[in-house]
Order: sequence, then structure tokens, then C-alpha cells
Amino acid sequence: MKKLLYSLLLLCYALPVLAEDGYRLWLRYDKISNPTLLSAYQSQVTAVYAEGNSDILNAAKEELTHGFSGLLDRKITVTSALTDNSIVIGTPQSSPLIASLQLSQLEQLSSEGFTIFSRKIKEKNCIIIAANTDAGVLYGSFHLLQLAQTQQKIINLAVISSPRIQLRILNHWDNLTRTVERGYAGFSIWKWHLLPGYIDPRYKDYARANASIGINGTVVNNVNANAQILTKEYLLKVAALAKVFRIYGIKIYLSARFSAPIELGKLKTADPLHPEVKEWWKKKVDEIYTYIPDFGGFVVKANSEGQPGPQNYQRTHADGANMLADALAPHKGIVMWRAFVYSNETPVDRTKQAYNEFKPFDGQFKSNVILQVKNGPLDFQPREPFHPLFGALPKTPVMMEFQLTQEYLGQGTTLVYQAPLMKEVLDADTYRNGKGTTVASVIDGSAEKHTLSGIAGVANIGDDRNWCGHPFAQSNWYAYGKLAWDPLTSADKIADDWIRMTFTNDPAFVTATKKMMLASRETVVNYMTPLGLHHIMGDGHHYGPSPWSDRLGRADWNPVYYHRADTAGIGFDRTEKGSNALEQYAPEVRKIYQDPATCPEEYLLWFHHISWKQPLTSGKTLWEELCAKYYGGVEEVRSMQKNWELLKGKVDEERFAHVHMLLAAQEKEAVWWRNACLQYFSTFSKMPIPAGYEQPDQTLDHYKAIRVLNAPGNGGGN
Ligand code: GCV
Repeated sequence: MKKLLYSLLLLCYALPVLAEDGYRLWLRYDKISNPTLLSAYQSQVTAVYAEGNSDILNAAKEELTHGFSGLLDRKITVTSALTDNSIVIGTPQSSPLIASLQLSQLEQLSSEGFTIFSRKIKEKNCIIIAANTDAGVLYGSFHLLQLAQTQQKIINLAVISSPRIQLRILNHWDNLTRTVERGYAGFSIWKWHLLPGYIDPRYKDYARANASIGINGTVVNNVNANAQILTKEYLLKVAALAKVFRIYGIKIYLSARFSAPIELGKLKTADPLHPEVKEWWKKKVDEIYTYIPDFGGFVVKANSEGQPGPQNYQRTHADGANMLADALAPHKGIVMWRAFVYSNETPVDRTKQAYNEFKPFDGQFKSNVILQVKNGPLDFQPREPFHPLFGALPKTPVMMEFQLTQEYLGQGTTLVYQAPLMKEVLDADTYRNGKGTTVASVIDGSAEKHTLSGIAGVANIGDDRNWCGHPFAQSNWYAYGKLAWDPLTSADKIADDWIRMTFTNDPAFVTATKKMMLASRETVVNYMTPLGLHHIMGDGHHYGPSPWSDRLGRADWNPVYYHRADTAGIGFDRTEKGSNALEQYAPEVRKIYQDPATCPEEYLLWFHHISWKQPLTSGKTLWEELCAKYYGGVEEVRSMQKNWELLKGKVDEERFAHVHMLLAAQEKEAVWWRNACLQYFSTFSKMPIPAGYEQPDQTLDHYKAIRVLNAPGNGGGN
């Protein structure tokens, strides 16, 4: 009886650990299910051998032993002598053994790159992970684990890999109150009130997850910044986080509030050219480095959406960025100055304003300033053309900002894999230096040989047990890291690996799930904003459709500003006849987009106002095509539901049920989008939704009356 009770007790303890609640992300390391492969791996890996003991090397050893022990279902340990079938890790500096191999391939690697290969050393078969730095060794260790997790070969490799982009950063829009702006996965994971004393174990797991995909920086507070973060009290908390992250090669950065000298320093001004202001920032930065010697620098949102900035003092963005850059330069810190600025006082198409603001300052920024530009010229829409600034600032390093959190992509309920969206932008040709000057080549610095290069992803992480809310939202964190390391990787490959590591290697599951993921972004576009429509979401919270909204204070916050539907047609004319936003692109790009006949249909209504009866390539009129897209989008969600049902039993109950319920919610939302938008647009087109389609079961007035109260991520103190 006692024994039984004891076993039951053990089971109770074991259950939460075994539960597939998504906490382990893609780092699950469960026993390899394929017996042949398992025994092959078991004979190829029996131990880890490392010379050197830095924190990062120890993290690599810990990950390898933990990971391979799980995958191989036997204890893998670090040995003090080289044994047969060891994984040998190190750098020439940390390891005399690695140094003795005189590896010429290390010369090809950047400081964070790694090489993996097999070699017999002292008659022992070894898998070697070598790099120029400990961080490179850590990345290589994760790479080897990922090969095993995805059931690929792990011996006789010839891997040589370096990140193409230098700064690979997450931006948390986390407030000090622990609310998260545009966050749909709970509260902030930073427990500010308990720091620096209490170190939540999550911080380490967060750092591990980031390191596993090569992310090497994190901005822990919202760009709508609270100056409080720069006080000693908070800096000590930040330093405690930095200590955990450093072990995983991750630097910490902060969002700086431009008016901090007034709020914290009691100065009368924050004018960037004022000597006292310069001095205040210099001292503040020096102070930060006493607590965090490897502090990365600042990101700044200035003169945007009510945030203070240099223009409050009739100074320029360059004046503001350069003043902070001067304070950071002695410590090798950088400034990521955001280009997301627009003003409603200027009656200029909002999508043109960032270019107008920054183009004149090309070449005027200090060498430790990088401009952070959103992927498109508006604001993280389901689809936007690439931002014209990527093709316009040859003398300035420009970094990408993607949004992983799904502010405009259905938020917490929607299954949308964003790698195709990211790839579309990264692969786009700016023609800046002639054909082939892709956005990726601009942000990785290669187009202009800039030494500073970067990419940022607005994090979709919260304190939900599974980190990202929707089980599939984890794939966007993962995909972002993988594309930051190498923008040339395909969305297909990233999805394939992620599914195998996160769910299962079962080929039927992988094929079906990958198909669903790869199509999911287009599905969302189809039922939300097809054919180039944009920003017709619920005002303020951006959840659900609201194309009729015109009540917000400024024109360019309102959907009617963007779709411009009238009885003649629909769409925003951005050609010469309209706002001429097209003038901001290279002539080759302009040429493609300026003629509705050559403009890809996915951007048609972004660049053109088109008559309802205009025939499109399908032979349908614009109105008919719009209907077909909205209806198609809903049908695609229904197919996702059917396909997911077929996968029952192939994954754990818990995550199966979670996704099942969310897909049902997504289907309802898709119908809501379709019915609301088409009924509203039909008041302009004066044409009905064609017979043969299932007709809306609610009136337009019903949809207009829907009020979404307390949508997460919208407002709340910072
Ligand atoms: C952090 C959009 C979002 C805001 C966000 C802003 C930005 O406008 O709705 O919540 O603010 O972008 O990127 O600064």
C-alpha cells in the first residue's frame, strides 16, 4: 500500500513535467522515436569533451548533455578525458586540443560562426564543434542538437555557418507595470517587482530558446518608454537579467525615453544640443556601464505617436540620435533609432512620411547609429510592399523591424506562420544598386559594405505557460531567429524543422502541418485585407474588421482613410495622380507598380483606386474577385480545421485540443471579417454578394454594433 501511494505521488510530480503544455518550445529533446536511428545515434554520441570553463562554454556543455541524454535515452556526461564517440567542443583559445587541429575553416567564420565535422583524434571518433568564440560554440551545439531532433545525420558533416546579420534582436514592448503593448500571451515575463533578488527560472529558459536560434540581443522595455527604467533602482534589475542572458551570448538593450533628462534629471529641457542634456546622457550611460559592462545600447522611438524627441526643440532626428550615439560610443554601445514616424499635421500620405523625414539625413548619422525601419511603410499589415527607405539610404546602416506579435494578424486566436511574410520582404528587390539589391542585402550590410547590420522582431512572448499564447505563434519566434541568422533560408525548411522539434517527426503530421502553416498567411490576407487593402481593422485595438471606422482623432488612424471606397471604386491611389508614394521607390520598382495592368494583384488596392467593374486577371471583375478572396479565405480556414482533425492522435491531446479550439475561433472571426467587409463594401459597389455564396446571416448594422471591450494589449500604463 505504502509502495502504491509512493508511486502515485511520484506520478503526480512527474505529470506536470511530462505534460505537453508547450513550455519546452522546440527544445523538447524527447527520446528519438525511430529505433534504427536511435541506436545509430547512441553509437555515435557517448560523451561530451570540452577544455575550458567559461560560462558560455558551460552552457553549451549543459545543453549538449541535457539534450543528448533526452534524445538518446541514456546519460550523456562531460568527460575529463577524451573517449570514443565524443562531441568535442571549443575554440583555439579555450582548448589546446582544438588549437592543435589548426582548423583553416575558422578563418572563414565570423566571431559568432561555427563549424561542425567528424575527425579521428588520438584514435577516437569525434564530432567536433569549433568556433572562434564561445558564443559560436554554443550556436554550433544547438545546431547539432537540432540535427538530431529533426532526425538528420550528425556525423561526417561539413557545416560552416556564420550569421549574415550582426545584431539579431528581440524588442519587447513590455511595460514596467507588466502589461505588454500588443501582447496576446499574458503579462510580461519580467517580474520587475521581484528583481533583482528573485531570478525566475524562465529567464534562463528564455535565454536558451533565443540562443538556440541565434538571437543575440534583447530590448526588455517598450519603445513607448517609461524613463523609470533608467533609474538606479531599475538598472540594477536590468543588470540582474543581463547576468542571466550573458551566459547565452545575449546582450541587453533599453528603450530610452528622450525626455528622461527632464523627468529624471530635473533639467528644464531635453534639447539634444544643450550642453547639460549631453552631459546628463553621458553620465547616465557611464552609470549604466558600471552595472552592465556589456550593455548593448538604446532603441529610441522619438517624435512618433506622442513620444518626445528632438523635434520638440526644433532639432532633427540626426541631432537626437547622434547625441545619444556620442554618449554610447566610448563604451561601444549603439543607437537603434526608429524610423516609424508620422504626423497628422502634415496632410501627406502616412506611408510617405518616414522617407520624407529620413532621406535628407542619409550620411549624417554617427557610425554607431542604425536606423530601425518597419518592414512596410505603414504598420505591420497582413501585407505591405517593402518600406521605400530600404532602397533610399545608401550611406546609413538600416535594420529591419518585423512584428512577431500579431497585432494586425488576428492577435491571439489566429494561426498564422509569418516566415512567408518575412521572406516576401527580405527577398524583395529595391534595385538600389541595380537588379538584385534585395532588402536582405541592404539589412545584412552587404549592399553597401556597412559594418553595422541588424534586425529586430517585436516579441510575441508573455507569461502564458506556452510563452506565445497560440501554440503555432511559437513558430514565428523561431522563424524570426532563423531568418535573422540567414535571411536566405526558406520558409519551408524553417517550418519543417520547427514542426519536427515542436511536435513530432511523423512524416504524415509534418507534411500536413507544414502545408497548413505555409498557406496560413495568405489565408489571413484573403479574409482580412485581400488585393492590397490595408488598415481596416478595429480602431485602437486592431482586432476584427471595422472598415467603416472614421471616428478617431486623426485621419490616418481611421480605416476609411486607407480603403477610400466610393461608388467609383476602391483603393488608395499612390501613383502620380494620387499621393505619389511610388516616387519613393527606384524607377524599376515604380514601373512595375504604377500601371494597374502590371501591378501584382496583391498590391493592387495599395497603389491604385480601381473601378468595381474592372476585369482582373482571373476574368472576374474587381468586385467579384474581392468576394472570391473573402470567401476563399474562410474556406481555407475550414480546410485547416478539417486537416487538423485528421491529425488527432498524432500529437498530444493537450496541444491538439488547444489548436482545435483556436481554429474554431479563427473560423468565426474569418466569417465575421468576410461578412462585415463585403456587406460594407457592397454599399459602395452597389452590387450584391453573388448568389451561390453562403449569404451573411447577420446584417451590416449588427457588425457595426460589435464593440470589443478590453482587448488585450491595447493601452494600460507603461
Ligand atoms: C509601440 C503601432 C502600434 C503601437 C506601437 C507602434 C510603434 O502603431 O499600434 O502600439 O507602439 O506601432 O511601433 O511604435
